[in-house]
Amino acid sequence: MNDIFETIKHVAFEIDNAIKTSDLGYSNSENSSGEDQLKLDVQSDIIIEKAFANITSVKALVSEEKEGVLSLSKSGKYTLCYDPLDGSSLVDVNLSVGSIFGIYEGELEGKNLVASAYVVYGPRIELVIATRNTKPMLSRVIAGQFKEIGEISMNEKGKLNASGGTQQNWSPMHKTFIDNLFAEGYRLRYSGGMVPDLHQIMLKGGGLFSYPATTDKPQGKLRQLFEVIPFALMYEQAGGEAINHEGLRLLELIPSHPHDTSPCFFGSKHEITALRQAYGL
Ligand code: P6P
Repeated sequence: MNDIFETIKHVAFEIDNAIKTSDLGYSNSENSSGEDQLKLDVQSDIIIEKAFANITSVKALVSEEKEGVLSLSKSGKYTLCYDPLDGSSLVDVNLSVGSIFGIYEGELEGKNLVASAYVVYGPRIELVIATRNTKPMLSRVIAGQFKEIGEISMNEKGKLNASGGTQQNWSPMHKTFIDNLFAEGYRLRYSGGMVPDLHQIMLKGGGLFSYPATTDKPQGKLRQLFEVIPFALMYEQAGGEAINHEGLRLLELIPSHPHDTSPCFFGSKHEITALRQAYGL
């Protein structure tokens, strides 16, 4: 898989440059989730597609920005599912955004995720990679090259609370749970960008990120293959947990369609235990 990770590093520099130099306007198209696409979304997707075109270990690409599966190497072992520029609408207010990659071997479902990676485009470019046997490894661009900084571990209990979704559309049970965390002194840390928001909680010792089922999004908003399952591996390998509203590990999700979403909760063990109790799981 090193060829995949090295290609992601190459992609990171190209997308970072695109963020800094491209037109931030909307294209006249939508992605498979019916969301308007920025020109930057489309450009980032093309950068990734071109970069992986000749990587022989990759048999197919599945992008959040496109319907269907793009077949690549016949001898390839892995399918790469990715969100090329998650939170792209935050670029025009100069907030951090990210790319998310899930590396699957076999059918596209949680148990077949063998590794995941994400890139944070912020004041610095950072890359985190986790496999089934390793903790998340943080690397940072220093003097134009990625340098390994160290493994990421989460505390049993954290201090941060990233509560996603529109509050008026939360269930009363979820609202009570979130309000209780704040009453205990948790601090709100939510930018609307999944990558920096989850990255911050992992690096700042833990807490909870939640995007629940809501009345306007009963199956949640975040995509299983490109967002939820890859970050579930990150959190579990960092010593945390990642479950859905029924208490199922997100790494056991089986999407019926590549663009399926799921309610999702990522956090330190203490906060996920508290959530299970609040949800009666
Ligand atoms: P809301 C960005 O659009 C995104 O897909 C994720 O990056 C982020 O966590 C979520 O949506 C934010 O959604 O409904 O809280 O604005």
